[in-house]
Amino acid sequence: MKKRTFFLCMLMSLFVVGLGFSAIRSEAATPVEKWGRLKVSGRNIVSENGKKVQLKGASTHGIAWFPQYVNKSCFQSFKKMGVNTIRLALYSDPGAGYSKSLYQKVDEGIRYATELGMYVILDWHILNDGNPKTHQKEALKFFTRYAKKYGKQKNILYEICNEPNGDVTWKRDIKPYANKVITRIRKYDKKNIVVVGTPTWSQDVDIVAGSPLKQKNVVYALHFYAATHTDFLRDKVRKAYEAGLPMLVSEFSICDASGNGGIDKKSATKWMNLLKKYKIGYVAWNISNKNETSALIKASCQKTGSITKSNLSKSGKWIAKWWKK
Ligand code: IDC
Repeated sequence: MKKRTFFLCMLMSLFVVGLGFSAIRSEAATPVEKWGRLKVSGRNIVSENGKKVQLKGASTHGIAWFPQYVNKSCFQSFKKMGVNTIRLALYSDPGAGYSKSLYQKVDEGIRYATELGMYVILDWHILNDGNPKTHQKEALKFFTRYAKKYGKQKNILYEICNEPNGDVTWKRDIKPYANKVITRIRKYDKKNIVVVGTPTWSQDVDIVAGSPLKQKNVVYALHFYAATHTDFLRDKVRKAYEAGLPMLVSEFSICDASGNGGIDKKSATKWMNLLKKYKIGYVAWNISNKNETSALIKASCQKTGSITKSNLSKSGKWIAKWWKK
């Protein structure tokens, strides 16, 4: 072989090997390696480099009730199914299981998600407490602790009030609460995304669109349960989107709003197509095997790790198809 041909061959084989390596690397890249620190640009969540990102997530049930699913193997199972975001739901009302002792579980959950290169939403899960002001003091303490401890990480999102409801308005209650909590978070974490709940169990995004917050890197929560929330709620989303509001479906399921009852695949398909069109991310409720339709794991499955598609419930299987798309 001539010297020149030899060198050419060497060069080509190096190139091929290089291609092989980069293919392996890009396949192994975790969501956080791919997208880095997320931010909000216009009405979209985008990657560090400005590429539109549609988050696909799974939420824990209340970690007071189902702490056993906060483990690395469980999160990894969902990652394999296409999930890039874990939401850790900490109910904020003592009547619904709130206790400071659960912070340890939240810390654990953050560690597992971080080790797996997944995003993690810290969900201050107000529900029966209705007005976010009810436990505002505790909320400020909670978010101070977490922004201080994890604010430098790229994979953290803060959801500051799951579902305001009852005698609560955007301007009088939620907006001032959000201003306070976000100002506190920004003392320690200048950049990571904050998810803000909206009136009527995080449905009134159209109202919020008329008077959004001034802070950067904020998205607004839109929650739906497909069998209850149909065209009327999709219309609110369209309105808010057209008005330029950035949204995240930080909680949804395809059954009714009780978290139980029948599945409405027709409405659910309409929802998923709308979210795909707008590149709005979505997080499915809930990682447990509770005997209710919204539980993603079959009631008969006792496993808390190494969960496969065959262990999923009917709603879990249906949603998993979308995670993979
Ligand atoms: C439901 C759970 C259910 C639990 C109930 C009360 O699925 O097992 O008994 O809460 O805590 C929401 C809430 C979410 C609800 C879910 C279904 O954010 O906490 O979970 N839902 O009702 N908003 C609309 C529906």
